[in-house]
Amino acid sequence: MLTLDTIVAPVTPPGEGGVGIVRLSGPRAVAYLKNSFRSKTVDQEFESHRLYYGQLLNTDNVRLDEVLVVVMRSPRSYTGEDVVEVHCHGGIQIMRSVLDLYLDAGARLAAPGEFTQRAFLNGRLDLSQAEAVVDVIKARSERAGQVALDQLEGHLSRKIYSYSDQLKSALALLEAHIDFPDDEVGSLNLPLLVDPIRVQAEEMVALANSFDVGRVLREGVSILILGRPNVGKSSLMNALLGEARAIVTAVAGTTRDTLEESLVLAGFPVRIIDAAGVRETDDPVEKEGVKRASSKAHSADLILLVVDGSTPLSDEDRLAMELCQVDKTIVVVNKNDQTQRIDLDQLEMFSHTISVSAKKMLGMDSLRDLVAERLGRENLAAAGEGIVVTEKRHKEALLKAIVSLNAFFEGVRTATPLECLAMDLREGLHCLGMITGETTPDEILDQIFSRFCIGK
Ligand SMILES: Nc1nc2c(ncn2[C@@H]2O[C@H](COP(=O)(O)OP(=O)(O)OP(=O)(O)O)[C@@H](O)[C@H]2O)c(=O)[nH]1
Ligand SMILES: [Mg+2]
Repeated sequence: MLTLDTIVAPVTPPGEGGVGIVRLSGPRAVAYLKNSFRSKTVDQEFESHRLYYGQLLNTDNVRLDEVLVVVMRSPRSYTGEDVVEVHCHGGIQIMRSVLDLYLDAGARLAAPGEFTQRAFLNGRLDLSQAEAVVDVIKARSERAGQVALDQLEGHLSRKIYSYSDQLKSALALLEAHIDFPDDEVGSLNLPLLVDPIRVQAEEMVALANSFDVGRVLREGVSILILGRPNVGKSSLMNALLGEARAIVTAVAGTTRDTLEESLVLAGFPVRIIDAAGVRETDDPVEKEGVKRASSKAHSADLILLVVDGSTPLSDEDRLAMELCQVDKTIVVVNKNDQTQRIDLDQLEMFSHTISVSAKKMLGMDSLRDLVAERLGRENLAAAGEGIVVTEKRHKEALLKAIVSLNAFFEGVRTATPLECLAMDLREGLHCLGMITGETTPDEILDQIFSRFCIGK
């Protein structure tokens, strides 16, 4: 791809920092640098991928900052073009003047995601790798970061290319028989052609299903702590966080608003929400709190329904139980450091129950394990080669490809003409190409890159 303009943008976030980096990419990047940089160690030619120390000067030869600069020459750079990075001091004013220096010299401010878009257009990254750049940056847990990094390194793409290759060779064979139906190319051994594609289709289904885990890793999940007043919800929140975040008192109705905190649980990024105790009340503030708790019960991915094991279930507990969708609820029987008076049979509609003491921190590891299990840790491990689909777009493309392959299998079974079989394979290939970007329409590409922010 030929790009004529040179773009510039800060690649470190705004604010104060030890170092701030401004990146230039394009045919004039090195020329702009030469006009603005003075150093004892470099005269005219910058060696690629080497750091140089010197002074950055504006057009009036006024010193802007003491900097380190690096030139990465095409094609061995992030964008595939000549790239220059200026490492200046990370102050708002300095970054601004470095940026202005190059804008005045003729560079254009990069659009959001434009560096990565150029990397994609120049074939440095395919689309699924480019999409992973944002995920790596935004990852909120180690596992999420690893999955994103795998995708950036091309694990998903390689899998998709291997699927495409298989379909392409089958298609080539089919087309040979369509073009030369007579004996010239021998007779077509259909089972030999179809069986490996069947195996592949099964693998593609598993890969599409890994999105259940992928979504959780990428977006995180919300876990709501729900129950009647005083059962120890805030105590449980604090125990999970390992800090006294929420106020805990013996007074029923202590928590009146919802309280959200982030944590990492068994590798999953989690937003945990403590809510007001559920009960009928005339207090307008508490009433609003109860209303908020109820609405969170609908939107949460998982509910920890807390009950007090040291007392029998009450009507207020039943009110809380009614708000819980059975299949996304774990019953946490709290206060197991005290004599247990609760009748667990009354909770039997919930299939996951665990006994803990939030105050004494008993049973917390088992609770974490159970939560991880419910969030799909098994699936995560079972995702085999560690390839996890994290983008809905990828899942949808895989599912569409599978639909085409199923049509192909059906066609084989009913002995449809080879032309139709070839069409199904071509459609499958087209869907797979949407993941890697080979067949992705321009509007979708623009949409994807516009989700990035400036400097990416
Ligand atoms: N013995 C015992 N007491 C506990 C335990 N967990 C919480 N408590 C006590 O129960 C009382 C209520 O605890 P909170 O955590 O404030 O309960 P809550 O469900 O958030 O209450 P509201 O915010 O009023 O709805 C406090 O006195 C806690 O010390 C436990 O595991 N064992
Ligand atoms: Mg509370």
